[in-house]
Amino acid sequence: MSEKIPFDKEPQEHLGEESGTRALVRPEEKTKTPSFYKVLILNDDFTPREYVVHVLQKFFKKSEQEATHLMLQVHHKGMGVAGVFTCEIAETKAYQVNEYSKKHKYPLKCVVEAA
Ligand code: TYC
Repeated sequence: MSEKIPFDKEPQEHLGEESGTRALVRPEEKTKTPSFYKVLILNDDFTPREYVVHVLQKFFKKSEQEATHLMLQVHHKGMGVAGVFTCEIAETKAYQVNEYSKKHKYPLKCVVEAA
């Protein structure tokens, strides 16, 4: 069976740089890695509100007012965006918050998601 390929999505010939190999790659199938990642902060029932505000100020450079507003949003909605960063910085921030919270014996968690 032959699959029809839309005119503007014709496979493009890609020459392997050194190997002399050729590969056919449709433009929309080329791997695109997202450039930005959200650090999400999750609600839980045990972490004190003041500690969450402190974390948002320390790791995400929020003002006390911004941090309090975001903490309350997370408390009511379940999660919120603490910041948007490149991949490596987002992973580092989430790791630092999670380690810091373990050290302080609070279950507060951050996770990273493509923006
Ligand atoms: N829900 C927590 C409480 O009532 C407060 C809280 C807010 C915890 C935001 C985590 O990301 C969080 N103490």
